[in-house]
Amino acid sequence: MLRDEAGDQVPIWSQEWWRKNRVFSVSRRIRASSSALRRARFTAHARSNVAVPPLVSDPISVTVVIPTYNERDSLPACAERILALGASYAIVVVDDNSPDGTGAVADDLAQAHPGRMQVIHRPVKAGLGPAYVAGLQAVLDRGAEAIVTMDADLSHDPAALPRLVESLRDHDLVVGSRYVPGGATRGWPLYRRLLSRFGGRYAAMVLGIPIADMTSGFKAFRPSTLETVDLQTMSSDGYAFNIEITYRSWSRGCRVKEVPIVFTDRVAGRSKLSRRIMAEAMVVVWRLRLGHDRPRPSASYREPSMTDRRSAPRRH
Ligand SMILES: Nc1nc2c(ncn2[C@@H]2O[C@H](COP(=O)(O)OP(=O)(O)OP(=O)(O)O)[C@@H](O)[C@H]2O)c(=O)[nH]1
Ligand SMILES: [Mg+2]
Repeated sequence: MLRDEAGDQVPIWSQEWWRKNRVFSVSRRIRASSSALRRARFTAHARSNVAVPPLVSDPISVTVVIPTYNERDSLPACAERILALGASYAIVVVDDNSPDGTGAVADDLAQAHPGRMQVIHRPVKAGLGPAYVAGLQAVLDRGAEAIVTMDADLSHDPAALPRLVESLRDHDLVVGSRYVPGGATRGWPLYRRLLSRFGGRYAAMVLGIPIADMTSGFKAFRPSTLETVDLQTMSSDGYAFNIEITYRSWSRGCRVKEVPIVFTDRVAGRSKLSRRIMAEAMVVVWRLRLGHDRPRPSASYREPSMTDRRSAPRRH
């Protein structure tokens, strides 16, 4: 039961109750978002409300943030391949006291590559989202022109890094995408492919955002993008973190581009994907959509003027 302005009770079977509980508006929004999504797929991904200068330095200095939990078998190959891309590449590993000793392996690598690798040790496994925040914040404090997130398990090919970073010259966020032409997923069983594909579509449809790979963890950011999204107020974990950071960037007017990548199933170690992480992602998209986590304008964000209508950030 609800009470209307006059204080009378409004029963659940009346239209009034449904309208007050926003059921109609939510269903209208879903329909509107899916058609907006279809339309947007045929137009450009990029939106531009944030005035950012072009990246001009050559090469661009890149720091790759790698969260690790029990990745001792794949981290060395992953790190060596990144550092072999050139002196402009550095790495920050965020390890949550992995029982398999990944933290010590990372320390050895950092010693072998002085000045190019930093290891952040956290005392307990506290989740992928907070690990990303710790690593990204450390890079922001230290300074880099491009900041990339990627997995340690070699599912994300280090050879794709230069392509992602180059696209940052005229974008604010570049998403390594499995679901744009040229992208692919190799070695995943059918259920993982379906989960990833439909999970991403579900998130994009509910949020009304024209991005095909919402759960990708292979992304390149400008520092200004991370400031715009307000890292310290990010609240989600795992897949949901990737959805939230992409949505925040897009809804705050950053120019987002998807670049095709080929994702290969891990050959060593075990996946940390759990039912809890999947359930969280389902809930987080609605929290974002219904505006409980509405982005607050930050320093590098400017309110769109009346003439900016086409690229105006979504208002909930
Ligand atoms: N520091 C830290 N890293 C984590 C945590 N959970 C996962 N990771 C790391 O985050 C990256 C992504 O996790 P994965 O288990 O590979 O997740 P996924 O890519 O969705 O699953 P797979 O495709 O099966 O590998 C990997 O490098 C993990 O080691 C965590 O709680 N803390
Ligand atoms: Mg992985």
